[in-house]
Amino acid sequence: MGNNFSLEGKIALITGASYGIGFAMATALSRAGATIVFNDIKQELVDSGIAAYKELGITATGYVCDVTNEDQVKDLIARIEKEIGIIDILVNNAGIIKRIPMHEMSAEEYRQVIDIDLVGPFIMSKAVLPGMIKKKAGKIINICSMMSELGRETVSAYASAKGGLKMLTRNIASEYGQYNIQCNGIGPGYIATPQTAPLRERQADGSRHPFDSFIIAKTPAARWGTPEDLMGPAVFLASNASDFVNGHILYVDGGILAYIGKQP
Ligand code: NAP
Ligand code: GCO
Repeated sequence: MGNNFSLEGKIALITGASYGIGFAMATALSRAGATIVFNDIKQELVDSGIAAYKELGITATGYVCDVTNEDQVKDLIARIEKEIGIIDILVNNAGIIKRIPMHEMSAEEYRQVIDIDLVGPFIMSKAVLPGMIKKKAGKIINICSMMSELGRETVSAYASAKGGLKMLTRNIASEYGQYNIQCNGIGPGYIATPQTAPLRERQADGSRHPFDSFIIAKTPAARWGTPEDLMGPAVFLASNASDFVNGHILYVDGGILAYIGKQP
């Protein structure tokens, strides 16, 4: 079997990876041997990300690029291919959420979430595919969500985007599998990052946030996930070990999707 999990000689681009889940996955890909490239939306984020990778002994290259801006993305990919090489692995991680009751959400707010969480991965994937087709090999990993399968109050835009991202994943797998390009998703459960910090804030009396307690009761693992829980799944889907896995969404959720929830 050899070391099918090695990423030696591979170039990996992870979007929105200055911190959070993207940073953890990029760290894992680096430890498996990949050269790490990442983008974020602000220079100060890119700079802080480069410093954070350096603290871990990782020499990452960072660029400012908004994944929703097709001209910026085309320039980014052309620059990476010129300065570093053709991208072997793309992780579409960048994403936002707006928690607003649907009847109070503006169409503009809805469109902004769709633009970043769904159109962004389309634009990024479209930009890296020509290089992967030329190499007759490539890995695209889309970071989906529990909301690719489930809904809840206030996240209509996010669930729409992540549901769409699940199907975009399956369609890229269908259309480009013939070029030895695999496109899969990772569906994290509830992970402790800045994005979910509002759901975990301690109450004035020091008690757990009600949503925090809810997630603990809905998760067989009885804990929030950490970005580190996503490191192994990312290496697996980025490596030759998953060459016959295509169009799959790998849920890393501690069992939430399998579980009705603990009786209160
Ligand atoms: P996060 O902490 O909010 O980090 C998201 C990163 O993406 C930030 O660096 C953000 O930059 C960047 N970003 C936002 N818009 C961008 C754009 N237009 N172009 C480039 N970069 C952009 O989120 P996270 O919790 O690490 O989540 C990462 C991914 O996992 C997201 O797709 C999220 O939907 C998904 N996810 C998260 C969880 C969870 O429980 N945390 C669970 C399932 C799925 P700024 O700091 O400037 O916004
Ligand atoms: C929310 C959370 C979730 C997580 C994640 C779950 O408000 O319900 O932010 O959406 O971010 O996507 O998989």
